[in-house]
Amino acid sequence: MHQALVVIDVQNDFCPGGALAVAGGDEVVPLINDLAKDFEHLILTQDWHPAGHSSFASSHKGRKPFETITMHYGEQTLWPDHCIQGSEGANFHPGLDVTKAELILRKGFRPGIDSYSFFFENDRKTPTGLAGYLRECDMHDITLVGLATDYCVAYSALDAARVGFKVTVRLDCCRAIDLGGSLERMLGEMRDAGVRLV
Ligand code: VGL
Ligand code: ZN
Repeated sequence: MHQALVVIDVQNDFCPGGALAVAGGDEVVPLINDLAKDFEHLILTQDWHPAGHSSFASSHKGRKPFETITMHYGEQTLWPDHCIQGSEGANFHPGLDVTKAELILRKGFRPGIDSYSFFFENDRKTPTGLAGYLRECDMHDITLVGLATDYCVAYSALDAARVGFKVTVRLDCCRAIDLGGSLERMLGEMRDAGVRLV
């Protein structure tokens, strides 16, 4: 069994100065570069939305960022426009060492549905294909780092634990959005699901 490091959404828009900046988001960059040296396999995810994506508040008349709406697949938080395909904000942080990455998984590219998790879109049904890749390559032990702890990292960790992966989240290499207590809530859910939090 092989171990993989999965680096989640370390992109300019989630770092200070970005459209959906996570406090201290850039602090994880040198820590992740260092941690990656210990792993044989490095995989990156990239939030990758078309302009006008349905998760953007600007796509819903009269709505503001951080409000919640009901979509056909359930509740959806609305975000500022971020990580638009091909934009500077969607690029990886320039300090992130991506050289060794064997796979970059882009998610959130379907206009009508958001995707926090790297395994399933927000309907919790549409697969991204990453679980199949990891299984086929015998990588059942995965370590997650990146942004944001309480959204893409947590949803990914929960899905991975649910479908039988051994999951570790290195909290020192993650930073949170923390919207209405979301960090405490998601840490509790990850713990209950058997995710190793270190
Ligand atoms: C994320 C909100 C919207 C994340 C992505 O990477 O945690 N959060 N899109
Ligand atoms: Zn997004």
